[in-house]
Amino acid sequence: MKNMKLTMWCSVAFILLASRTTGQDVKTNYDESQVPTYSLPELLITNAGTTVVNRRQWERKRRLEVLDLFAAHMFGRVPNHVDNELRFEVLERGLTLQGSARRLQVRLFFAPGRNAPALDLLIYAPVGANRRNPCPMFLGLNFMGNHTVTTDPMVDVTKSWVRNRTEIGYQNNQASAAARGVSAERWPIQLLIESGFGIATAYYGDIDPDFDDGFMNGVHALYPKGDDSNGQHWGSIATWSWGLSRILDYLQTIDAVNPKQIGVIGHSRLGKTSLWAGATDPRFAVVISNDSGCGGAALSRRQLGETVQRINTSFPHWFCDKFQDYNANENALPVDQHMLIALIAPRPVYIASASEDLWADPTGEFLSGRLAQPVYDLYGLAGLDMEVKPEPNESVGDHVAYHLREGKHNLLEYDWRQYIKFAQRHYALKK
Ligand code: GTR
Repeated sequence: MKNMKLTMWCSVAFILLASRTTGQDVKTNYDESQVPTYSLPELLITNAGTTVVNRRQWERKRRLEVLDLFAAHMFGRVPNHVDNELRFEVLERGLTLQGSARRLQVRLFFAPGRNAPALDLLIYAPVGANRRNPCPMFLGLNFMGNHTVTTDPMVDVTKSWVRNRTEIGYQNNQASAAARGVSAERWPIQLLIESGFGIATAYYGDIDPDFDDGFMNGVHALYPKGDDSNGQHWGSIATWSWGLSRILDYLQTIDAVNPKQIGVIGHSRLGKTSLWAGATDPRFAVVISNDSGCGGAALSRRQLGETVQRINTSFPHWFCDKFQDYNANENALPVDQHMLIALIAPRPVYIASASEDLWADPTGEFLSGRLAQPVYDLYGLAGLDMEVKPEPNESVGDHVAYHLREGKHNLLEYDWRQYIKFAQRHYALKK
């Protein structure tokens, strides 16, 4: 693999770290001047050393190689006997938000039988004056159950395993109705409906509960890890992403939804998930990564904030076992995260950071968007046409867009307003 020196970033004064990070006791680096010099793997040179010069070569050869490298070294592979044909059952439907939206709750079963593991999908779609028929839609997983995204009393309280949180009544790994609406700030349903968008969400724990359980529960339990997995068996992020694709299968069957205008969105670990979903499933028309950080939009080689070793220690189940080989060894990775963004081309991708979220490395998130440009260039599409990240609260870019929201690690209305505008622009919708 031939490496390209990142001379254009020299002005940012990268300094070679004398010693490589070796253990958990290594202090987290938040200092730009301590970012090691690094060379990124080549985006447009194939494994055999040929330079890719057009989109055909990218699509037929290099894109497939890069996808495979991410699956093999980072996210893991979906077992090839996975059943992608989910059955579904409508649980409930009704009018809500003063008659401006329709609510639909649907169960998607991962296996035959009424007691099979299943995912509960919650959908709101605009009706009446706000209605575009069919409507564009955002799809994103949520962290604590569908009932937490809204105070709507008709939404079912999840029965899946949840992390205990006494402050919202989650005990013995069971959710509670007391948590209705606790995440509503992250889900501005009214704003989306008024803007003519539908919104679909499901609890990520329905697909795979978020703890290191040795492949014992969720979809993982249906497809146990074989001895022949080579450390490449799918981790939780790959499984959540696969779940997003299965939800997309279902959404594409609903008449009220425009199958060509379904965007995928996620915050934090679910931002990593939306990027991998967008990379693996070209049916997602727009891809949004909110504060996704390490393993998401942030370049691993910068080692600023959360590192590969830290994430693999705290959350080993998110990635495949092979990813552990890169603990304190980022330069050996055959990919870096600009290549994940490039896999989404030519579709529009929006990367967002928050100014106080240094753990997620905002500069590294911006750079991966910027450095995906050679692939967007193959399509003649503009992306992030600037060398340094913009000031806070300024949305920049075209097919690759970026903002640094003032404030903490979160998904807030400011972020959504940018995503709505971004999707409206790319779908050429009137506001
Ligand atoms: C953190 C983790 C991040 C991010 C975040 C989240 O603890 O280190 O990579 O994913 O969790 O998902 O909330």
